[in-house]
Amino acid sequence: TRVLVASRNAKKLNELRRILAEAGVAGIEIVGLNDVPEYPEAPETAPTFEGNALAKARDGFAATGLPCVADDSGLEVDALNGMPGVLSARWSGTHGNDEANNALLLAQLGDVPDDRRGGRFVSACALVADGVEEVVRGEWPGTIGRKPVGDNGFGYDPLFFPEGDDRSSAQLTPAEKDAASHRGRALKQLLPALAALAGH
Ligand code: ITT
Ligand code: NA
Repeated sequence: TRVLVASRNAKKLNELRRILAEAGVAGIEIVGLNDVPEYPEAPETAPTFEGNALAKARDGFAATGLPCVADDSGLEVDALNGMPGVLSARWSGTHGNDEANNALLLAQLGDVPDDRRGGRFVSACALVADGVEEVVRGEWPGTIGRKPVGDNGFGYDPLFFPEGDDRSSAQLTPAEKDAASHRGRALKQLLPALAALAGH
């Protein structure tokens, strides 16, 4: 069974593919948006990660007829009342400008002390197929640092220090990140539904 993973963010797509490949669901072949005819992007206007993930997955399934997985994710910072949240990708104004987003995060937090720099990455992952709609959530708690560190990952990884580790998530190996991350925790919950699809 071919399953479409509908992300236009190359680094996020790479993580989604990697996690699903590592999980090794028998009978599933992952395809990306490059492998299917182009279709218009779903507007991400829902106030929740779950709502946006579901919209993206419904859209991919409707456009291609393939079972579709989508992720909507972001960083919630407690001292900023949960911002940037669902706005994470476009917080600084330009969609996907990781450097500008990280600079804005540091500026917004200013000299807030270490014990009040907590937050979490959140990933909602949706699976939509014929007669199937499932949305799950994974969270990864941590603390926002004072300068970007590390070259792995993407987005806010250089400023995110996972709970229980003194490295930023951009300093983790891909396997270490996948084992702990919001995305890894979310996708794991979709594995039974994906396995059931492949069994049909
Ligand atoms: P698609 O909607 O096409 O999948 P996108 O990048 O627009 O791509 P989102 O709207 O879900 O996706 O935004 C996710 C943003 O949240 C991403 O651009 C990062 O800024 C942040 N983010 C999510 N997961 C992250 C992670 O694992 N590490 C660092 N930043 C992350
Ligand atoms: Na979004």
